[in-house]
Amino acid sequence: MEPNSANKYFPTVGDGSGLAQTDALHKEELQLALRNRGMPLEALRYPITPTGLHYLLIHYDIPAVDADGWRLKIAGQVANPLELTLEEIKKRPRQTIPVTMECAGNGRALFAPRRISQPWLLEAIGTAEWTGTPLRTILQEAGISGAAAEIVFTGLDRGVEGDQVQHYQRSLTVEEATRAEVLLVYEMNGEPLPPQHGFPLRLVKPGWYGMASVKWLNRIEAVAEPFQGYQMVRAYRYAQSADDPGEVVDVIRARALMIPPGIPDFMTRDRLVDAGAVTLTGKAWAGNGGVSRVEVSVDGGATWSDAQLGESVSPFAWRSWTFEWHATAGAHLLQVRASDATGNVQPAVQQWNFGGYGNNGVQRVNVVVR
Ligand SMILES: Nc1nc2c(c(=O)[nH]1)N[C@H]1C(S)=C(S)[C@@H](COP(=O)(O)O)O[C@H]1N2
Ligand SMILES: [Mo]
Repeated sequence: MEPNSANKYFPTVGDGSGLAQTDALHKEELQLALRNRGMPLEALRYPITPTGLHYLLIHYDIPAVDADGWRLKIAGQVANPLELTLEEIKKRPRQTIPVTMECAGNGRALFAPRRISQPWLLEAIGTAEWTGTPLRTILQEAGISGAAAEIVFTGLDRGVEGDQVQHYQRSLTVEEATRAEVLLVYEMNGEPLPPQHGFPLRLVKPGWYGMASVKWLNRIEAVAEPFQGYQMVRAYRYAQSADDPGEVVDVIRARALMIPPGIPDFMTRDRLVDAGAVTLTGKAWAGNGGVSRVEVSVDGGATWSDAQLGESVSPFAWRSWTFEWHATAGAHLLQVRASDATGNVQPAVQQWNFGGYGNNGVQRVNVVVR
């Protein structure tokens, strides 16, 4: 597995290792960061993220789509191949689910060394109301064959990654693809999907990191063998080196984030807070059955206390938490950590991996109280 930031067409990025050893930002990281914005953490206040504040991750370019000529093709190991217009898809059963989506690379830039790629800190998140039709009803209509092992989803967007010219493609096992909550989505927050979020149609796979939710979808293919595409076997693996096949990245790990309290210092974004009663608040989520517990530390991790939990926005979305803090003059390090339904607790520091995936190490908020 070679670094995806350099390839035979465009060989030199950094020193060729694909890793950045210093704090200095590479031009390639800056280019990606300016295209793929994060959700400012103060937007954790909204149960549903306003569309313009939801994070974005676009590997290549936003494709130009001719809405009239566009068709969704369902092919491969199916009895009745289908070719559907958007209007035909919209006539099928309609369902809306609030889903918290997070990029698997969220937290990447907090690893050292870090992969030269989209340099996320903590902002690659958002919760939207996604409206569409269940994928499984369309797959039933197409009559997937018993010989099908996986369903491959292809986007219209193309680019070069890891020596391969490719469309963005991901697969799901038939079992995962036919879960009730997996949707073919044509609306976000009650409006047609905007270009940057996958117009005219995208997949949404609740509970999994965002890479599974293929945008600009135009082809769904049932295949007999596990799909070996770049985004399945080269990218999105928990691996220790460029050559390590590693483990698959799928379910969203538990995470809690806090709205940084008080006001920011312009340069460092450290916080200035007035002494007295401060309500700390934010959101917490996990792909694996949701969040069971949120704890806060106001003393740099020496002690942790339970936060109060609000209701989940949906079974596939975050829940709010609050914690009453009596802020005393001086410098403080605030931290918050979530546990998922099976008791996995966010680590202080997540184990490093080559691609910079799944870094749910706890958020650290530096505060000066006056
Ligand atoms: N076709 C296509 N689908 C895609 C991507 C892409 O680049 N192309 N990026 C994926 C990744 S890595 C993430 S995290 C989510 C981001 O979805 P959003 O931009 O709507 O937040 O889309 C996924 N679907
Ligand atoms: Mo992502």
